[in-house]
Amino acid sequence: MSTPVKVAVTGAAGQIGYSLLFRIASGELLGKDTPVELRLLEITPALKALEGVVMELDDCAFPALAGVQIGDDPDVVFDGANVALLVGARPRTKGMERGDLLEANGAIFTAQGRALNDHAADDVRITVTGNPANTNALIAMSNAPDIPTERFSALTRLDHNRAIAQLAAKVGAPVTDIRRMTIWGNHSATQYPDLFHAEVGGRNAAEAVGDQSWLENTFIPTVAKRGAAIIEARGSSSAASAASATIDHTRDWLLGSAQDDWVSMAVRSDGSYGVAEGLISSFPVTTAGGGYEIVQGLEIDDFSRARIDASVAELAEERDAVTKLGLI
Ligand code: NAX
Repeated sequence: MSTPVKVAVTGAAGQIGYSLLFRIASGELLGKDTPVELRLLEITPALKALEGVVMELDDCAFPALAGVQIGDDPDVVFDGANVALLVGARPRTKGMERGDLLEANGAIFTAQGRALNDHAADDVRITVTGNPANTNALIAMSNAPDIPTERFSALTRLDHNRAIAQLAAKVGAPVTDIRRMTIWGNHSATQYPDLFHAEVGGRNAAEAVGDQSWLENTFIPTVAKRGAAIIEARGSSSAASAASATIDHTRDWLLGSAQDDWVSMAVRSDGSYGVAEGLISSFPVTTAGGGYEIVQGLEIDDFSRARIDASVAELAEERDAVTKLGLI
């Protein structure tokens, strides 16, 4: 067997962790023949629950699972990590202002950024799922000066997958017929799912839908507010689908996106499409060899421009807020 790939997961005792860990250990991230060692980070009070999850991982006897380590010290847990999935975050609680949320998460993501900087493997790739994901990724990246900025990303793949599912249902096509979906901007209600560059069976998706009112008044808000709809129905936030999207995102990043298609990833803007350089914003990207490239040359009409700009403006506000707090 080859040397195991060390996959660190934070918030490992949480809801998303409970789905994510088993899928990684069963080989869905890197393939059944690639051994993985899980490095699981939790806060001290959750370590006991995490021990129970590890017992269940043991009980699955996954052939590809070469080992599991748990702990509450990111310096130890991130040691030698090749992949870091930052899922754990401070949720917004009653009475908490947005600034308080950014500050609470700032403390987590500054410390984790530094720990990754000092202890992760040279080839580490980092995906932030914990909200506010884009800005948490910006904080971690800014506190890890020795890690190339293109190794940081935030998850908008769940939004991307939600957009594919909504479009497929509308046009009555299988999800496999849909290509080139794009989520632009922030993983928040301002995100912009773009049908103008997507395709259904090779045909432009906006044309295939042929209904601007559905696109504007149903599709965009349904995708953007899907998280809230799931909380309303399930009584807790999306977990299995978020874990699945975290797998899709990281697998495609490491192993490459499909020919003739692209995926949505929130990555550091290089100024493409007028998105201020340095923000972690969602773009259409192709991936290969563990790297990504932002798809270039898409025409952005006024409708799309206004929506991309609104979401990017929110990202800039969040960046300004965490700058003021001294987090970046
Ligand atoms: P849970 O509250 O079930 O689990 C979070 C876990 O993180 C808890 O076990 C907690 O102890 C742990 N944690 C908190 N601070 C930590 C720290 N400093 N180090 C390590 N662990 C820490 O939340 P869950 O439903 O699993 O969601 C996790 C995060 O994903 C949340 O921030 C949530 O908002 C976010 N989401 C992001 C999505 C995306 O598409 N980007 C979609 C799903 C989800 O809402």
